[in-house]
Amino acid sequence: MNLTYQILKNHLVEGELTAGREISIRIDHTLTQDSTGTMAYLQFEAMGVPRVKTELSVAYIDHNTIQSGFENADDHRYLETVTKKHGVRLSKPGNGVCHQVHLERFAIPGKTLLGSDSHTPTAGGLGMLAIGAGGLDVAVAMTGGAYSIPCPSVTNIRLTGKLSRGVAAKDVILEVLRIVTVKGGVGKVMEYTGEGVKSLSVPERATIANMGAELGATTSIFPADENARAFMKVQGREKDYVEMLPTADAAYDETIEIDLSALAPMVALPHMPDNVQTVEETGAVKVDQVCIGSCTNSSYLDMMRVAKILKGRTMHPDVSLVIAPGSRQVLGMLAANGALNDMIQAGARIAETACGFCIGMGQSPRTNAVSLRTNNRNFFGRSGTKSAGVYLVSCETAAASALTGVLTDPRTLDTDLTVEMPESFLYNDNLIIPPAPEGNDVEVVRGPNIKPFPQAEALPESLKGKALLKMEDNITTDHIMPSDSKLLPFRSNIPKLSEYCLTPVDKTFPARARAAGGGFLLAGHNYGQGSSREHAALVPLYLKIRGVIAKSFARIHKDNLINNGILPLTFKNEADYDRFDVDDEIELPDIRKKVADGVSVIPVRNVIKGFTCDTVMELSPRQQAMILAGGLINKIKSEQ
Ligand code: MIC
Ligand code: SF4
Repeated sequence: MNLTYQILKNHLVEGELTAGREISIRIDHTLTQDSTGTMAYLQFEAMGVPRVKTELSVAYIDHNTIQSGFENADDHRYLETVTKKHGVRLSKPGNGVCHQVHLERFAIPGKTLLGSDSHTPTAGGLGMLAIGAGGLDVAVAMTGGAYSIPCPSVTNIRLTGKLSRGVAAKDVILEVLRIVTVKGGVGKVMEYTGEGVKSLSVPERATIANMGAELGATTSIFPADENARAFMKVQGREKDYVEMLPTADAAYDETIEIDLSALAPMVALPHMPDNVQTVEETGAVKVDQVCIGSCTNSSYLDMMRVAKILKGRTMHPDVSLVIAPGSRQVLGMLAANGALNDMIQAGARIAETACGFCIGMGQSPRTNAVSLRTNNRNFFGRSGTKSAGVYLVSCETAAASALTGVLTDPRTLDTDLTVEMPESFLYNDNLIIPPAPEGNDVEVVRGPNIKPFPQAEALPESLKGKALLKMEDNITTDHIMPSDSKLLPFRSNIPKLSEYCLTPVDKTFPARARAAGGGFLLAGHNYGQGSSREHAALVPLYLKIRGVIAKSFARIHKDNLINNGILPLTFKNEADYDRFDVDDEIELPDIRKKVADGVSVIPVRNVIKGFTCDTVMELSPRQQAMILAGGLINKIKSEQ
């Protein structure tokens, strides 16, 4: 059996392990971060369960760390008190990016982790089955409820050879993205095997697993072997190590072979993570900004390689260089061994150990800038500067380019890039606040920025409304609900966020949606790729969007729509997409009866143009009940 199915089997609550069929699994750990967490805990509170029932639940504060008004600080206080009350540990701001800290301090091979962040699969670097989901699914997991997904198929990514000097784990995942594309991983788990795996340390594996999110995959996973044991040992957690390997005769649905020795430094060009070519092919593009950090590339090993490249040198005068170590542990180690000073002397601006630039929390580049970044997403506008182009690269390529001022192949440097794993890491968990004992009387503090979240209504007999927007392929959640330093503070205020819904596609959308009293959205392939943010469903719900008709959907967003009672319909015949225009009147006759009867082919009537075409809405019985009730919370309430 492959490793993925071993873990699924050990956690199976319902269903059978056949790819495509819905299964429900038990969740051992949950993780939230602050930008999705406020909503997740409001939903958890609405479920009325006094204490979390998982083995471990951690709330991280790492996204909304710029406090330029009371909003973020108020949300932090809410998170601190609500977690204390209900049995969740809280990682305070400054302790680090959720995925980096979870990998260092909590991840356990063979266990399951559900996180309200799409990069939760980072813990797959340590043999954990770690899945990103909407906040509501994570809230349910905290109440002890199982998590349901279509049983994934498993792709074996077989690694041979060894990375050569100057070629990094980031280049491996960029190569996988080049092959698989941003929608090629939907419904799959990427399981890494082969001799080449042995040469990769846990932080390098975590980089690869992290950015598997950009493939649309359910998750990515590496075996837990001697390297995993070594990593857990330096973290003082060897006692939690469990060997987790696929059996010798493990079966896979498909295999992709990658020879690590043959790889070169890669770059993802604006504005998609799969727009990949080699640094050499791209040429010496002039660079304005270099940002190093994020949950993809901010480990001790990454930072030490950067420090080695920068040591005794000065960055190019035209470049703005910012470095954000991924955790307080990493920052502390760099401070203790002098590497931090090497960065500072080279001219780097040291940023807080947080998501920072990756989510547009500061460091927006200048107009028309070329920004080289080591994070995982280069979606249009995400840097905060619409005219800028973000290029995704490894830490080595980023640091080399900061010195020369142009995109530079790090293999051209004569620096020794070997970094040894230290004997022990400087870990200190004093910023992880334990919950109060059960039965406590902690008062949950809610600031004025915390507004009630919208609730869907039960599905009516028939639905009718206007097509309000027609969109192309690969629309991201950053398009649907943009997030930057101005909007992130309102993650617990849906009415305010609704003023910005889909504005990167069409500025007039929120006003038109309001004037029309809601309606439908039309989209191409892979609608809703990217973030797990449930806000990308809650905000359309607030604007009374009843359904999205697309060529295909990204996994987490589709679940978020269903959880909030919005219908995700796919064109049965893709060509029908061309027959619809904005302002067409759309009707779904007898939709309630169809969903109740489990009919998956749903006729959609275009009233204006006078035709009907078929769409498909494949729902499990659990999802049918949710759509009928008007979302997951209504379903839970109706069962109580
Ligand atoms: C992201 O990288 O887009 C985020 C911000 O971490 C999101 C979560 C969010 O939108 O709050 C994610 O990846 O899920
Ligand atoms: Fe934070 Fe960026 Fe990672 Fe999202 S991708 S968790 S914003 S560092």
